Amino acid sequence: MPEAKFHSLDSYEELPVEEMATRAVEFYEHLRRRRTVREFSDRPVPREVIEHCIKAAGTAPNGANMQPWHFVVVSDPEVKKKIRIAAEKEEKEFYSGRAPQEWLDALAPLGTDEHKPFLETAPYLIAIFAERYGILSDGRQVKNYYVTESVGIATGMLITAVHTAGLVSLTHTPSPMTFLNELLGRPEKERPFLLLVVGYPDRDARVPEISKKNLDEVATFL
Ligand code: IYR
Repeated sequence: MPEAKFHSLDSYEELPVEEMATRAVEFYEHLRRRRTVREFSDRPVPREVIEHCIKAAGTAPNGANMQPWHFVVVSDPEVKKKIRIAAEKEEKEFYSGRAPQEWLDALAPLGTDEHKPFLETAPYLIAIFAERYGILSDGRQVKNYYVTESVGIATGMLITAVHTAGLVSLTHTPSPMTFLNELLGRPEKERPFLLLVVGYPDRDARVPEISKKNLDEVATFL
């Protein structure tokens, strides 16, 4: 069994309390400008930016440091087209039958439908896979822990990194999205978690008028 090894917490920087408070406000102001966008420009985005956003996501806290995620970055127009065709097929069934009325009612304020042109327009589709278990070099399986929580946290950090880089994203979840394993050549041990569409917003991009809950609705201080 590998033994625990430690070193000092040399990356930690304590801030004066005033600076702490200012930064907390500024970060909130920064994050609240993020909007999920469904209308993308085809303007190219440097690959290094995407690479660093994924490295940022990879710093996420996760179960037993198994880092149970894999990111497939798609920019090839042919692959994007295949993803669009497969996703729209699922979405058509969702919107015209599979989804219960209650779900469709919940989505009405967002104005979504089965048409997903952004899957071809946006420069990058980042398919995020959750690794259900690992495989050792001798073929034995190793258990991963808190996979959904871990990948969810990493995805949140990826979305934050993309926003901080001045780009926009869309969390797209065609359901079911097992077609992504086949199209992107990912093994059975990986489950598609989410498709993050990334790029610049279209010049005329519009977003729905929706609001976030207040602090007293989402938090309780005891
Ligand atoms: N996956 C569908 C439906 C959809 C579901 C939820 I929950 C949303 O917040 C938005 C859309 C789609 O992408 O249109």
